[in-house]
Amino acid sequence: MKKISITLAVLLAAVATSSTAFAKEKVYKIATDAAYAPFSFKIDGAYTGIDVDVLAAIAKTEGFKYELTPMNFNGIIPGIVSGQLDGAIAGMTITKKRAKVLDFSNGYYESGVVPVVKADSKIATKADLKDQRFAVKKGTTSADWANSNRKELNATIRYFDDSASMFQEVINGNADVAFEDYPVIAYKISLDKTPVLKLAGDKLTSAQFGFGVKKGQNAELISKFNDGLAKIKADGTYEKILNKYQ
Ligand code: ASN
Repeated sequence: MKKISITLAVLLAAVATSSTAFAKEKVYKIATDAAYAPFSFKIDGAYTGIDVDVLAAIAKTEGFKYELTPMNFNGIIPGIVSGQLDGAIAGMTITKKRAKVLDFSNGYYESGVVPVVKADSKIATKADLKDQRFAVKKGTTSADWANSNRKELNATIRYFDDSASMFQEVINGNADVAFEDYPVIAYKISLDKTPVLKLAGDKLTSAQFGFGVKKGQNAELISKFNDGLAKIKADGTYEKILNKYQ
């Protein structure tokens, strides 16, 4: 009997150890843009949006845990590279430059950069962007576009931490043109009763948003994301999410 109870005690200890290990299941720290409607934004103290919902749905299907970390976009890629973040779903465009330091999932949303001007502005085409004052958000592909075309267009550039401050600069008349991803500005304009901003011409670029992790470090999370994305597309969840934010 004594022997049996000792064996039982050893067994119970083993079970306890393994369940402790189970309780310490990896919780991925995943960043999102703190203010980027309709992809991630705060309503009544809670984060919502396409990125927030897509991540939640994929994590549920694939059975992984995460902690959402909303922040300014500019800190996200450095945060992943330094290992403080495990990944990001942040309306983040897949680019060759970023792919040098990040691994991306399959694209989950079609986007591209567009010029944005005040509703009463005469700027209407790419040619009109000459000699103008640009406002851009730090660390974005919009900032990259403005930077690479600055000389040719004889433009000046001012940098902002978030999209709202960038748009405000145009609304206040301190900048002539802001650059933003098409779905973000289209959503903003669609919500305004009397739009204060408008698009000035077509998309200047065309690209996909992707989920990103540190290059070579997190293949497992990328494949879970891709698997989950395929499943939520197949079962209609993805479309339901998009319809919530039309
Ligand atoms: N769309 C931006 C980019 O990919 C990111 C953002 O503003 N959230 O650069």
